[in-house]
Amino acid sequence: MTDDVSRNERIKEASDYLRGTLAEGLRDEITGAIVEDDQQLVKFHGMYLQDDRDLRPERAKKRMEKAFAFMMRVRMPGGVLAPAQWLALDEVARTYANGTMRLTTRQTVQLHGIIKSNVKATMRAIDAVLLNSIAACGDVNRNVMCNPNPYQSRAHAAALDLARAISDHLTPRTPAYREIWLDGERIVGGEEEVVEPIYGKTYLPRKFKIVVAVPPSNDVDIFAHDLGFIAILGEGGDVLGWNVTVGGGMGMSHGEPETYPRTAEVMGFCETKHALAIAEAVVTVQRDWGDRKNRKHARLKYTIEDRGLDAFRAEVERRAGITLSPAKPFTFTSTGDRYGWSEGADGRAHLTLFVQNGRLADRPGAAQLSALRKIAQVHNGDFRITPNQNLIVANVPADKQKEVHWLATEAGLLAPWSGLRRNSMACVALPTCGLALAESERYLPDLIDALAERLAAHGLADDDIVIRMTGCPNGCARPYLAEIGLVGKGPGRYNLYLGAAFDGSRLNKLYVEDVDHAGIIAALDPIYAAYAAGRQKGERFGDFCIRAGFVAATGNGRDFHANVGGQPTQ
Ligand code: SRM
Ligand code: SF4
Repeated sequence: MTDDVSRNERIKEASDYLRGTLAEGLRDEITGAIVEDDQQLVKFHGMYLQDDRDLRPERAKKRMEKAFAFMMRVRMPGGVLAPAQWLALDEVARTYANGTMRLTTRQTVQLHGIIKSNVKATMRAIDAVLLNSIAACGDVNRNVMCNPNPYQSRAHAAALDLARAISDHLTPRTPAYREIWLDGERIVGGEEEVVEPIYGKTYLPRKFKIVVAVPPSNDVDIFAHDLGFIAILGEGGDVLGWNVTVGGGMGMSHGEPETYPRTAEVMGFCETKHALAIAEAVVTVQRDWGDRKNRKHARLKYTIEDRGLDAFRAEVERRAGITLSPAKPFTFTSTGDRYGWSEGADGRAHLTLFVQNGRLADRPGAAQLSALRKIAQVHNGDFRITPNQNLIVANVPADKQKEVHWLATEAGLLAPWSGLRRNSMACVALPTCGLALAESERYLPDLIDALAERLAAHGLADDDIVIRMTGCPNGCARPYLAEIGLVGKGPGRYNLYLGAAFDGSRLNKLYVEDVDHAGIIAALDPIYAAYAAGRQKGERFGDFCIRAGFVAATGNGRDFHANVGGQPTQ
């Protein structure tokens, strides 16, 4: 290893395939934390050490250690959970975590507030129902997403098969997970190629994210991801193969224009039998070409910007031994979920519920966790978490549909009427996220109340408009692909972005910087008025913002930062 690699590279290399001193750190009862290097390694096992930021001032005053606890993220390709698995997570949430379940923007469940002494019990409980959290975080391939929409069932089944196959193929092989958390025996020996044939000792330069999409729905937000597969369907609805996309990503830092969100590009078309080989080749090219010196420049999107798509494609084809065909036409229409009941092919039905910002809890008047527990007890289908932080109760037989509907209604889980709220997402942010600059999950519902009132005044109450908020520029709720994107700048202050495409194919652009609650409403109200008065038939809000000159259209890559401040070039 050369001298100038980043600190994380050294930690990985010295970690003995992700072991570090995690086992010892777990036994140390003097602190609720673990040492710094292990904090990086524990991510590869699906956990983050966090502290409750609401409690920081009080604990500092009392000279107490921060209120440390772990967040655990479960790995579940395609977001599919059997009822027994749901019940196990629900039990863990109430017994070892903070009493809530958090559905994420990548079809997983996060459990917050697990203190160190409860971590192993949590890991055992999820292992008992055949779940794990390996590689849910860290510099590896994360949870693979796919379109959970069951109404196109044959294509969906193929998408889920591919998502699972990719996930299995790219899961780290290190036995460290089993040894540390499940008291597995250490098996002595194992050269690099044997332990991690795909990743090697230092894994990937940075996190890596893969999705599988079935048009016309782009609910997985394929253009936000490092690698994607778009199902190309034949006349009978069978999957002919996949368009392959590469180089999407959201994260950036305020004031650092060399960092930027980027939409993925279509690299070509492959048959299903070649998809795994292509996925592996994309991962290994990024493993070898990605920047290991500067973590802010280490995602695949920068590799592709720097080397060019043609060079990247050629190297992928060389390694996979496959020549990609030219991409085939496809059309996406939206990134949102299809709420309510939909009929499956076999008489069973599926109910898509609205979970505000993915947070499930038992609140006064809305006992959501309890309702879903009851549903899991009577239901023999499955649960599917959507990429929009929502939940599908899937494959419900005819004789259970009334009961499921009633339980969901009682718990306030049916989709709201407001077009803005139905299309909203917020990242977790405070109090658990250590990187949050502003509130998100706890604030967006109130902002939507205020914005929805203004929309109603302009006769736009039930128009579908995509709004997403994050507490910092990392982009966890994919705000740069929202028609209205709000990104935390500091306490109570946000940057407002406009002009993304409703189908998720075009990024938005900065419209106004550093505004508070009143400033957001004041900035949007005249645009709503103009939209109500001047939109063309079927014109989406994001497209209108560009046509009416509020922002310039964003091309890609570095263009994201060009022409800021509502000064479009014509
Ligand atoms: Fe994220 C870091 C939460 C999806 C980009 N993300 C974090 C951490 C772990 C904070 C940290 O590093 O200390 C957050 C934990 C908060 C908490 O208290 O729970 C966090 N990210 C989330 C979740 C839970 C947001 C949500 O509200 O659902 C999502 C979990 C997904 C999952 O189940 O795997 C989540 N994060 C995303 C997405 C969206 C996506 O992947 O589709 C993105 C943008 C796409 C991308 O990766 O480019 C995203 N998260 C980031 C980044 C910026 C990465 C970058 O390239 O710059 C960070 C910070 C980092 O990696 O340095 C980050
Ligand atoms: Fe935390 Fe920022 Fe991600 Fe929100 S976007 S969860 S504040 S890292």
